Amino acid sequence: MLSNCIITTTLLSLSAVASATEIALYWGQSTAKQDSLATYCSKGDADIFILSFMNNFSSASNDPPFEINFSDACGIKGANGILKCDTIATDINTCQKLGKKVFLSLGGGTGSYGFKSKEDGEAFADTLWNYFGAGKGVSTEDRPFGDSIVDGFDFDIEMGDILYLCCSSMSIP
Ligand SMILES: *[C@@H]1O[C@H](CO)[C@@H](O)[C@H](O)[C@H]1NC(C)=O
Ligand SMILES: CC(=O)N[C@H]1CO[C@H](CO)[C@@H](O)[C@@H]1O
Repeated sequence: MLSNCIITTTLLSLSAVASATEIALYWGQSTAKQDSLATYCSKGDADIFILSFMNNFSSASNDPPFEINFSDACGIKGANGILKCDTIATDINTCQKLGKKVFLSLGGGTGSYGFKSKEDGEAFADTLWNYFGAGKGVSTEDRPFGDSIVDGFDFDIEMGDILYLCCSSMSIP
């Protein structure tokens, strides 16, 4: 359990979980037709798969509170206006059964993201936890990956100076 931490870089989030011998791969932004997440997990070349990206977020009070994009791997939105990625959801479970970890990456090279205040970041951490982690605050129907729970979050902050993302309720294994 992390408490009151402010994560500012990709390196910090990854180093908390990855040992020197683990290989992490970003998946989800190929502009060509992508093989499924489960295909890569089954190949055994990597230990951690980082779903990329949640590339638009600024406040938990936006409706919807964020946008995600996995290129051609997920294209159908749910009633809440957020992508509903059933295949990725199934594949997350498949990967986890194979002993792989699956993270969701926030940021990327395109989009619009960042917080105006520490409070915004704290509120958004709860949103993340409810939509992608073990939080119970959002219905399965509204969660992009349904019942599947990601193992952690990655921060690929390529734009802006600082990301306030406080993780009072996040647990990164
Ligand atoms: C999603 O990402 C793909 C690949 O980067 C890009 O071509 C596409 O325009 C993006 N879609 C939206 C709605 O931003
Ligand atoms: C959901 C969300 O945060 N949407 C934002 C995406 O970025 C534009 C600015 O480029 C905002 O206007 C949206 O609110």
